[in-house]
Amino acid sequence: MQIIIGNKAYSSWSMRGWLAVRLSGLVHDETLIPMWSEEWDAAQATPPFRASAGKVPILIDGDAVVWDSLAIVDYLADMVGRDRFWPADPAARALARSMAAEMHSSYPDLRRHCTMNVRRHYPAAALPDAVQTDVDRIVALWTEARTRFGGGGDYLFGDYGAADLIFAPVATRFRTYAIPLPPVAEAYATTLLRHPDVAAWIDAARTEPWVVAKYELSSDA
Ligand SMILES: N[C@@H](CCC(=O)N[C@@H](CS)C(=O)NCC(=O)O)C(=O)O
Repeated sequence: MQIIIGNKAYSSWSMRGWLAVRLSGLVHDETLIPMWSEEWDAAQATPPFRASAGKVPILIDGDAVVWDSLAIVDYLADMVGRDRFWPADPAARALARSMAAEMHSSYPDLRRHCTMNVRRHYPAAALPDAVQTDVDRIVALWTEARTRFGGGGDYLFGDYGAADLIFAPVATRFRTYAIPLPPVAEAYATTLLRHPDVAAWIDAARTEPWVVAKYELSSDA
C-alpha cells in the first residue's frame, strides 16, 4: 500500500489521508511530492494523478487507486473494520459521520482565509464574519460530540477516530492563526495536536525544505 501526499506544511487533505493510513495500522509506503514543483508537474501525467484529477492524497493498494480523503477513510475502514474508525454507538456514529462529511464539504471561508500552514504562528487578528461563522459551527460540533459522546476518552467520541483525523488540520489552523476557543474546544484542540500521529506530521513538516509563497503570510510572529 502506498499513500501519495503533498507538502506536510500545507496539504490539509494529504494530512487526513496520511492520518487515516496510520490509524488503519496497515503497512504502507509514503511518497511525498512537493506541490507546484517540477516533480509535481511531471507526476500529473502518471496514472494515479490522472485518476485523481491531479490532487492528493492518493492511496494505491495493488490495482486499487483511491483518491479523496473521505473515500480513503472508507476504503481503509472496510479493510480493518469500521469500529477502528467510527464509534460503535449508532447515534454517535451518525454524528461522527455527519461531522466528517460536513468538514469535507463545507467551511470554504475558513479554508480560504486561513490556509493550513503547520509551521507558522501568526498574531491573532479579527476574523471576517463568514470565517467566524465557520469557526463557531466547528466549535459547536466539537462541543456537542465531546459532551454527548466523549466521556470515554479525550477525543470527540472518546477514542481517537476518523472524525478526529478529519478535523486535525482545522486544529492546526486554530493554532496557526491564534483563533480563540472556548474551554471545551480549546482542551480538545490541545489533545488532538498532541496525538502521536498528528504531532509526527507536524514535526516532519518543520524539516521540509520547500516554501510555497502563496501559502505564506508576509508577517510572522
Ligand atoms: N476533496 C479532496 C481534495 C483534495 C485536494 O484538493 N488536495 C489538494 C492538496 S491539499 C490538491 O491536491 N491540490 C492540487 C490542485 O488543486 O491542483 C480530498 O478530500 O482529498
